[in-house]
Amino acid sequence: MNTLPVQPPSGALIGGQWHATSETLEVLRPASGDPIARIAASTADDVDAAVAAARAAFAGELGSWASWSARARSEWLYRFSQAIDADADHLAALECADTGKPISQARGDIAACARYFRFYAGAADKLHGETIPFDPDYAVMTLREPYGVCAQIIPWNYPAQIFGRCVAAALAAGNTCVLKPAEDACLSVLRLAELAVDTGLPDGALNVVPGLGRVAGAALAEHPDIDHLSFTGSPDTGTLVTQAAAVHHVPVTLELGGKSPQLLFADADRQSALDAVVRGIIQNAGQTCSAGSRLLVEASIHDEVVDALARRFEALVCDAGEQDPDCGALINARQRDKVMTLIEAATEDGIQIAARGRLADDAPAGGHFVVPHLLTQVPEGHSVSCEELFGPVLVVQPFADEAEAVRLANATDFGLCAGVWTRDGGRQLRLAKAIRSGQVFVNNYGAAGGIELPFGGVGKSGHGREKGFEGLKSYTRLKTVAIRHG
Ligand code: TXE
Repeated sequence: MNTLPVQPPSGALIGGQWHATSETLEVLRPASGDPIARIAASTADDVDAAVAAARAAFAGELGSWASWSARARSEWLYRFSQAIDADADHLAALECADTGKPISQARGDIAACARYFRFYAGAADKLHGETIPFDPDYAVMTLREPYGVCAQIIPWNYPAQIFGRCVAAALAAGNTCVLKPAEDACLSVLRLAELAVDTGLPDGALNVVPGLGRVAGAALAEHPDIDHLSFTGSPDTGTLVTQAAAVHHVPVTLELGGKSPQLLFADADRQSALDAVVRGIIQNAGQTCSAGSRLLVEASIHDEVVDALARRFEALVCDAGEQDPDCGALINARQRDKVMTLIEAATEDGIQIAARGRLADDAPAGGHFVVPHLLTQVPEGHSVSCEELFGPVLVVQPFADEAEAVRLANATDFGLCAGVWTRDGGRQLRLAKAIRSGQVFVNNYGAAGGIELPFGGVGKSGHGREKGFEGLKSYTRLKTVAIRHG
């Protein structure tokens, strides 16, 4: 087994204690396929115990989270953000080994995780209801109340960031959490949970049940005593967990990925646009829900843009994340095979590979690498332009005019993010309104991660909003109080 910079706990965190589970799962390093750790395989009974602990912490029977003031919660969240910063080197090395992502991106993810806790520390005591002018004999107000026990099922592509996004907001609003991290990558999450306990989080406020999706994830989604469910992952699993939660009328927030377009017009600052287009697809080897995986380019500049992109793609290098390459390995063999199969099917349909990157000569054998691919001559409606590949594959399609650009941008079932590159102010606004998407970025892509910016999708990309102040609100429910005082 490879050595890690620090061994995260191998059990499930339930009521402030780490419990060994009867079975464990092997964790493989994506860059080489070598085993690097074992994690708990939580059962339905473990999930039951974790929900009971979260319920007790919320009800004030265990620990004291329920009785903490918003200011006290804020102070703990801030203290925890400092603990994350202090442990950033360990956490980033774990994230890099466990997910395969380049070490600089892993460091950025850990910094973002700490920022979530700082952002929600600042927001926790600024969340309030309103008064409503109704009738002179009444005083009417709204109260923002925590749901109670929040269940959170998260994926393997950004474990630390998504942990920050959902746990910080849920705790800030006064909820308690049961989190099911992904079996493919959760070492940073286990380390973060350990740090949370060390930083004085009351027992049961945060519970973590690592394990298989179909076992621990399914048990959590169908649990009768959860009050809210947030899920990030594939649309198919999103449907399953929504059906399970519906049995108990549990509200669900879903973030299900995308097929996000970048629209490049001839009048744009082309250098900035192309830099962002390449970054937007190779970040985390394309395994990013908001990856800009389609480039729609004005026909008059299509050939020049493809040439310029081809030069950039040919210079991209894949290697183990520890070498800080342009692109790391994909998470597992299944994901690599899925991406390669879709690329092969596309070429059989006449789609051109205009350029591809290369694997470093000394890249580890056994790694799940897919070099970046630039695909052109893609017919409208082809699966590579409609389905999420979740790999470093950019599809380029030309458009004749603004109307066609909008039509192509909206031609998938997804709607998570979009980028628009143009200097024309009127067009910027028209497109921002016309594109069916949860976020639209103009002359940038992603606003540098923008943890302050509400994030979520439409259609197959899911519903509900996380990040920013909206994300905090989504972990509360609104109560209306009307007092007739005569
Ligand atoms: O996702 P799953 P997978 C997309 C991406 C990828 C595809 C498949 O296109 O190729 O999904 O990835 C838990 N009940 N995204 O199979 O299964 C699982 O343990 C409850 C986009 O890894 O959705 C993990 O914790 N939970 C995405 C989480 O669900 C279940 C990020 C996500 O796994 C479960 C990841 C069940 N029956 C993949 N089955 C994004 N939006 O960023 C699994 N899980």
